[in-house]
Amino acid sequence: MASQRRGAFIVLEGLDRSGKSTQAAALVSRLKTINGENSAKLMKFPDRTTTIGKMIDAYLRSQNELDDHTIHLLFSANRWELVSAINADLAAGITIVCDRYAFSGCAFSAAKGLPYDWCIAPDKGLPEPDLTVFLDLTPAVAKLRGGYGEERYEKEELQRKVRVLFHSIGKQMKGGKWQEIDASSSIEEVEKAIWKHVEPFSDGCTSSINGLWIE
Ligand code: Z5A
Ligand code: MG
Repeated sequence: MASQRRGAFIVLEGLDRSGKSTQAAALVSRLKTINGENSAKLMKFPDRTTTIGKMIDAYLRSQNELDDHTIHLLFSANRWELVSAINADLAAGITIVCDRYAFSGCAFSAAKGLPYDWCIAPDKGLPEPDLTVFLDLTPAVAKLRGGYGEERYEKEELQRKVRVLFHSIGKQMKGGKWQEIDASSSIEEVEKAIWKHVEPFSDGCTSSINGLWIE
């Protein structure tokens, strides 16, 4: 019996100003052009529209102060509150393009000094992306792009540590589920490089969804 086809779960990760939001929007419209208006959806973490998301937004804009552990758990809770929506969309055959995910959660909090194992613990068991494309960019180049420096984590030294952590998180992802691309070229070139990895998933997937960071 042929297995049921579901939507693919695609994540774009990267440093600040690496072009994730630009590329996630372009990818969703490309998928919709190929498979129809209701075939793909854009998601973004943090989702600043929920009650938890509003607390995160205030923190990122330096409007409140929170302990590093507390904000880490809020970022994770912000993903968990959307898990049933993610699973329902994937089961309905909708491909999700997600702008940042748990990898950002781990990389930023570990860069601030929290233990790596502690950082991944609350996100264990979230839906595992079928593919994560990491948009690699040096913090020095990122700084030259629009809007850099307005929010709490937009500091070159922290971003350098975050980049190292992203690379080490990626090395632990098996089976080609983590792909890195050079995000310093033009928007069009980056779009092409992303598509090379996403195209095999453009038709959805038949495998069941694994739990993230569950052996
Ligand atoms: N965070 C966390 O700590 N824990 C978590 O669990 C999660 C996140 C999920 C806010 O994230 C912060 O939350 C983030 C990590 C932390 N902190 N930092 N740093 P956010 O995703 O909401 O942040 P944002 O405000 O959307 O910025 P961004 O995502 O970093 O930017 P981007 O989406 O990567 O870039 P962009 O908006 O697409 O492009 C930025 C500018 O560059 C824009 O003017 C573009 O036109 C331009 N651009 C884009 N591509 C190119 C190319 N190829 N060439 C030249 N210019 C370009
Ligand atoms: Mg963005």
